[in-house]
Amino acid sequence: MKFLFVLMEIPRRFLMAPHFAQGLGSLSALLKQEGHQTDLLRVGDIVPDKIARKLRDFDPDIIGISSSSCFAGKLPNVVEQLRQGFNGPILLGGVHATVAPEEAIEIPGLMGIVRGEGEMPLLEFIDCIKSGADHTKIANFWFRDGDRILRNDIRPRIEDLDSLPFPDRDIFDYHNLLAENPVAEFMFSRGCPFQCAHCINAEWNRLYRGKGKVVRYRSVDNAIAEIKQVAERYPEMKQIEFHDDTLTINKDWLKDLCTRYAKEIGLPFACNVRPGTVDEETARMLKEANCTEVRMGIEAGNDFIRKKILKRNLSKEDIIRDFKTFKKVGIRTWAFNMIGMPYETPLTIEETILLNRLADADFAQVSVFTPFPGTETRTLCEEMGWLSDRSMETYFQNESPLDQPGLTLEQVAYYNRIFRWRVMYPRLAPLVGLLCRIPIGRKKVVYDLIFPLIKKLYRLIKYHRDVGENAAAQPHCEGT
Ligand code: B12
Ligand code: SF4
Repeated sequence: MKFLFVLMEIPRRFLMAPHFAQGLGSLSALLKQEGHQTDLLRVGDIVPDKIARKLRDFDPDIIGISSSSCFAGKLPNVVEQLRQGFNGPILLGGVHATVAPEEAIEIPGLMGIVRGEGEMPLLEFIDCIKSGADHTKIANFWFRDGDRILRNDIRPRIEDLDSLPFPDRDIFDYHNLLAENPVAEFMFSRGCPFQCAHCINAEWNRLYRGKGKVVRYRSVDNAIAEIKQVAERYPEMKQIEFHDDTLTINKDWLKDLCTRYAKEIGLPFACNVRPGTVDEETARMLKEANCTEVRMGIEAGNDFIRKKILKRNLSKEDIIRDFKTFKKVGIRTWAFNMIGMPYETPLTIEETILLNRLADADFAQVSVFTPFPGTETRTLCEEMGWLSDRSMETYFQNESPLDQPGLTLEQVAYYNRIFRWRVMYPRLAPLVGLLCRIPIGRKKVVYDLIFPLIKKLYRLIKYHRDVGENAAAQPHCEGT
């Protein structure tokens, strides 16, 4: 059967380079292994001609859309465009279908949605369609039947990740993708045991309660074999990023991976680390394996917001200590931060800036807080009446989706622009701050022209100085 994956993503102008999606890669590899044909359509901006052309050229039997909640607003339009040239089943899977199924199932034109891990449900569905068997009882699926919604149960988590084939990178046009940005992305584990209130993992874990181990790792043999295969097939790969939520939680596994990686791979790599899950020995292990950068969530400098609102049980001292540990062993640190969180005020943002300075992060990334469906912070914002109807497409946009009493939209936009300067170049910050405040007409010239220019220049210098010519990836707060 011919299966077309449609990947919803943020428009290219927000990203420095295109990315590879592990989830779709995994699904596509499995379908190919079972003899099906797959293709991919990436949808950032909706271009009807592009959609129509793909439908004509590939002529799929089934379409499967993958979307996180950021693109929920665009989904009805995309399904409508697909329906213009396609009569077969259109499914929706991924984060949005998993954490906001009641909303997702209402999208006109969908045949059904798939919650949670999609590999086995999708295979079963294709088999049913092929053989004409009843597909309505497949676990993980929800279907609409007139006024009724069929909400099927969820099957246990996939325990043995080694049983899955390596993700298919070919449908991502991987040679070209790496030519643009030679950083290959990998994930060797699934799941996170923490319950941070702003992250989808807590909801994911609620859904799967009693359905198997939360965190699962592929064997180190399997992980190394995948990296070697990618290196062989795509010699453009010069650097690696591990996107795992919890790479450093299982120390024995990590030790084994680092030892083998150092001997058999050796390429520089970056990874996410959850503060509180590392010690100096782990940091040294990573360093010896050629880890050049770790990305850790500081998120909030204010104790009440960090501990009570985000439910991140970490003290300022824990955070500072872990950042210093990596500095000590010679690994660069990248801090994820949010502004505009519930109960945020300019003062609490100042606390976040201060904590970043105390942690001495080499790079401080900031994004505007976005309360995604299924998270506790979303419920809080709804209860407080703070949720606006402004877009939540990417948290790199300048606008907060919240209207809360202690913080204006202008303050969020201002701090979003000044944050990095305040942390990393405090001497330049007053000047940048002043420039940011000059209003010219409706738009602000500095915001729209000068600031992006400074930013581009800064990125260029920073990347070439610190990371080398190979780095152009743009990570984001993946939760860590
Ligand atoms: C790696 C990662 C990235 C990478 C790669 C993105 C990509 N396209 O995969 C980068 C850095 C580029 C990235 C960017 C962003 N990300 Co991100 N990212 C992740 C992360 C950490 C892992 C995703 C992953 O690969 N998981 C592993 C695979 C195996 O799981 P999966 O993708 O869920 O796929 C499985 C199922 O969902 C299902 N499935 C998925 N699609 C489909 C389709 C069909 C048809 C079916 C049947 C099943 C199915 O089957 C798959 C296999 O089991 C997640 C957090 C997480 N732990 O999931 C956040 C996460 C998905 N990202 C998030 C966000 C917000 C973003 C950004 C919008 C941030 C921004 N810049 O503003 C961008 C948007 C990216 C885009 N699509 O344009 C949020 C989404 C929240 C939400 N509720 O919407 C998450 C959940 C993190 C969080 N804060 O909680 N991200
Ligand atoms: S924010 Fe990080 S540590 Fe917290 S649940 Fe999400 S992935 Fe896990």
